[in-house]
Amino acid sequence: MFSFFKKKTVTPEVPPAPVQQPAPAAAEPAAAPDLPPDTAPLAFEMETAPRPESKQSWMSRLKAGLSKTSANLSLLFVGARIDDELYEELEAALLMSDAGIDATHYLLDALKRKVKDEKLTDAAAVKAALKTLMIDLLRPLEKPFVLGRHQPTVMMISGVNGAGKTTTIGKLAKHMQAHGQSVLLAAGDTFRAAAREQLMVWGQRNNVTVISQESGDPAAVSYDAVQSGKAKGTNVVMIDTAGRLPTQLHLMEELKKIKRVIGKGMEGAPHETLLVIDGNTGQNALAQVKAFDDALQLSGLIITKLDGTAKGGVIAAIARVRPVPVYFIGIGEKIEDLQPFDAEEFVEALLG
Ligand SMILES: Nc1nc2c(ncn2[C@@H]2O[C@H](COP(=O)(O)OP(=O)(O)OP(=O)(O)O)[C@@H](O)[C@H]2O)c(=O)[nH]1
Ligand SMILES: [Mg+2]
Repeated sequence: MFSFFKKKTVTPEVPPAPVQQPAPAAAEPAAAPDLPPDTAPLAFEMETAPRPESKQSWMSRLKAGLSKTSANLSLLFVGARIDDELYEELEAALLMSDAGIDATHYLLDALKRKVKDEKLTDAAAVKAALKTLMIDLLRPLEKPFVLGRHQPTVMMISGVNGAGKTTTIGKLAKHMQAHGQSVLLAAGDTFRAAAREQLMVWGQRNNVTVISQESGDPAAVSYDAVQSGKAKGTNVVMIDTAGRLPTQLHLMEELKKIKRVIGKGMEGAPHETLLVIDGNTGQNALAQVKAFDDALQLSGLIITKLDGTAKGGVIAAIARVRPVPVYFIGIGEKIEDLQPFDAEEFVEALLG
């Protein structure tokens, strides 16, 4: 198995301990003290690429997942003349890939300029130029995922129904455990017994403590989990939340409250506020990023199910319109199917 972490250390950044005492779990509890700075472990940065032996299978599966788009885009350039017709076809292919109007026009304009400036006449060179432009567009979304700056690092995970939140939490937990990080999960999805059970069963199987409450308030469950993580010296607390649509305004309000209450349990928490997106959602993914970011000020995205019928272009729309970092992408259910986002690798899969 490849390593998910770099050995790189990052200066601990534990906030000063406030003076209030911990309060019992309640809808809006008071702030509680963090652990003193000297208990902060060394920070780890997620590795940006898997080891070569697994990298090959990862790439081939990512390519297979995005094959619809890559076939459309690659075919355009085969024996093509560099003329308006090519640009029109390219525009259609980018729009089809879910890149959206803004990113599509941005890429086309930049490509036309580059072709002119560099006097490109060969279709392969134009394709290479498009690749470079796409990598440049997506690179700002790359961001290493750092653990160990806080004790515990508190992560809140949100997203629409069925996006892959719980599965992703499971995969992340295993990666973290494999690298000596202790993990505690909070079943913030208190609506459905099945959701709680899914996490409880998974926790038992994987030796991870799961904090859950029957018919509880998700904010109170999250608060309890943060308190428990602090008391036990757990490295990471991950808070699962129930799936919801951005149009369900009361549920979006509830998410804001969960975040607020987590902050009362530990100053500065949650340290990561993540949105999980189903890669097959198409252009609606951008609407999800906007809505969840407006509500929660996201620190990062995780895009799942890029192994299915995903078109992949929506990531370009995200880069242009709401550039929230993409920490990980997922191409399946297994632990190694979740990897850090790498712009170059992604564009390679998208453009071949
Ligand atoms: N093919 C594929 N399936 C995935 C991936 N990630 C998650 N899934 C599947 O997507 C389905 C939903 O996953 P969950 O993790 O339960 O999604 P969720 O966001 O927690 O769902 P709710 O809690 O109901 O909102 C499950 O069948 C997962 O196995 C992925 O990367 N690829
Ligand atoms: Mg779930």
